[in-house]
Amino acid sequence: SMSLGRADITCELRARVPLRVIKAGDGPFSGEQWEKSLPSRGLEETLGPLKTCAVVMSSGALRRSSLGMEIDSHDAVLRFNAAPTEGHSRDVGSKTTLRIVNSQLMVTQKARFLQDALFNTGVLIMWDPAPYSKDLHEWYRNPDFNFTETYQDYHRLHPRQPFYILSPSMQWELWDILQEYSPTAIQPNPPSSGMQGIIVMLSLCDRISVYEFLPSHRKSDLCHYFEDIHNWQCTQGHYHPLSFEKNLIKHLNQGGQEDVVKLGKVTLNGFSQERC
Ligand code: NCC
Repeated sequence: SMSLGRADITCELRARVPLRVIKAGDGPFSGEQWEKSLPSRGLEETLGPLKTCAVVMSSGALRRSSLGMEIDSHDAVLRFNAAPTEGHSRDVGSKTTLRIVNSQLMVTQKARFLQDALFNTGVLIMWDPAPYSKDLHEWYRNPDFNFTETYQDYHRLHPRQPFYILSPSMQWELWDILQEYSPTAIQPNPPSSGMQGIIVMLSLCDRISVYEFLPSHRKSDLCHYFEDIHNWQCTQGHYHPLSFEKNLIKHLNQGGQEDVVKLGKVTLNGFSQERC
């Protein structure tokens, strides 16, 4: 329960939600096509050691934040889905080291995914909200969105850009911990891309700064900083257990409450920095 300390929860996450990506030869991800397209090196190897990392949520509260320079000062910057930097660098920076996309975007906005240059920078990572936690064959036969064709088409267009697939076990191992630390039952849907991205960066970096996950004083119903769509559910959650994710991260925050209110910033120790 929540009476466990910050370090205990970090150690639970580290032990039970290891960073896991699909490798060529994993179950159905076999054969020449997957051999050619799935990165043979691990993410740690591709990115090298990272001291400080920024996780930039797509939140509307980043608009007019002027956080761009601070964000770019990190060794690596993670962004999500179709969140752009062009035209917004004053608020969100211009560096993109990694980008996590969901399979829904890849399939339902395929033409854009294959054409928009914003996806071509840095390392790409995709995930699919499959209900299967362990059985890769079951998942391959019946993903939430059938991403295989888009993945392979993208790889043919950008053969040198590393493009990883997160193992679906990660989202459910993380979900289990979210449920254990929540006082009430949470919906059986996978954690948001943002929450999964925090876990990925805790595995890769010594220290991470997360921007506008816990909202600042700029909080409003503006969904994304880059488009004028208004909906409180973007910040408070609907399909994803977003409010439970935010409670957990609030509990883990090592920065001050003032950083949250003024900047929308949370500071977390990477897994390597905690003595478990
Ligand atoms: O909006 P989305 O998320 O791409 O945002 C990325 C992550 O930022 C955090 N966030 C975002 C907005 C906000 N006001 N507050 C926030 O805290 C969340 O942690 C979020 O995960 C997703 O998680 O993949 C999601 O993707 C979109 C959409 O599929 C993509 O943008 C592609 O178009 C989903 N929206 C819809 O399906 C309509 C969203 O629910 C979750």
